[in-house]
Amino acid sequence: MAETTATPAPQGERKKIIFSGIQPTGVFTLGNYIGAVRHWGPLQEQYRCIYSVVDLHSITVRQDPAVLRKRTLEAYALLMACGMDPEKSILFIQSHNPHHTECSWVLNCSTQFGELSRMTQFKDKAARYADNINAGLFTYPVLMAADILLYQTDLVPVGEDQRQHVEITRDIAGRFNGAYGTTFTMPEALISRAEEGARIMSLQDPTKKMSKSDPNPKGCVSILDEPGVIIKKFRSAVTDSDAQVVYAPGKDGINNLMRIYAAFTGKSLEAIQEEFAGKGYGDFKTAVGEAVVQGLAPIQARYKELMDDKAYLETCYRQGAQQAMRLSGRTLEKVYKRVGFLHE
Ligand code: AQP
Repeated sequence: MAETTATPAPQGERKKIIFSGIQPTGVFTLGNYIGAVRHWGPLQEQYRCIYSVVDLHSITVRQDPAVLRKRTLEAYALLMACGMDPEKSILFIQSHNPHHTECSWVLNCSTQFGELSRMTQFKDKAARYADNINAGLFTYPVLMAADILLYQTDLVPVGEDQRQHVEITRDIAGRFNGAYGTTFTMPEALISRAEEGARIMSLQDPTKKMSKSDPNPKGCVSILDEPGVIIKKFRSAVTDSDAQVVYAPGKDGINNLMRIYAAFTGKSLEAIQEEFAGKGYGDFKTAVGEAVVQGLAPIQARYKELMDDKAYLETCYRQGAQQAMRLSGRTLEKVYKRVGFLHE
């Protein structure tokens, strides 16, 4: 991750705090993985990391309750399978910590209608779910601000699509701090460069971001897809007719595949260009599919083990909620005092 340099704290200083979350709206896609989750594990070595399955956010789009319950546990197990370690980090399920909704209410009163109506994700989702433009969809960024600010977060590792949400969090924190005195740490987004996969696109429409809820399953590779399915999806990925594996403007499909290949092999875009010079798109697409299959194999194996031990998962998420509440409780108490609520 490059844009905001993630410098570890010198010895003796408090470790910087990282917060990020993921919605249990389906199995993580390669977009979620490359743009966000794959960076979260290594950060645990240097920072105090707090990661959450943000189920409260997910109901801004209607969910089947039984499916949501199942997906929430799966998302929790997937985080662990992707390297999040409950011994090193706080891993919890958002609705298990009521401080998020409580803080969100207070922050709602420091957020302007106008700024929420300018949020791209709200406009996109309101267009996509026109029959359910609920108030939660509109105030989603305020809940996200509460998620981040409750932990006095320094850095928020996210994909490019979430940049605007971190910006509004900073605006809300600044306004609150200005009105009531410094209460919240000002967080910064930690977003990788475009070439590193900050925004992975659909394999069927490379001008659209890859999304868990994409109705076309061919456009989206889930990290639990079977090897044969992954290879097939890459073979049928939409590309241009130029037939040269070169990273260049206007070659959205190939650029996207090159970013995916780079993420899984650690090769630079130049090295990939050389490797496939004179070869056709067919060879390249197969190579990308194979690299992805190989990279995901250990995650898929670990996920199966974890899902076979539900009691362990339960112990972890219960402990995570307790740890999260201890930290967020301190901030919430301060917030309540600052705004003038009479102490119980
Ligand atoms: N296509 C993407 N490329 C790079 N990063 C991405 N992220 C999501 N899609 C891409 C990053 O994944 C993290 C978790 O995202 P989320 O589940 O909280 O919400 P989202 O961004 O709305 O993801 P989806 O997959 O598109 O979910 P649905 O379909 O439910 O809306 C975030 O850091 C995000 O930036």
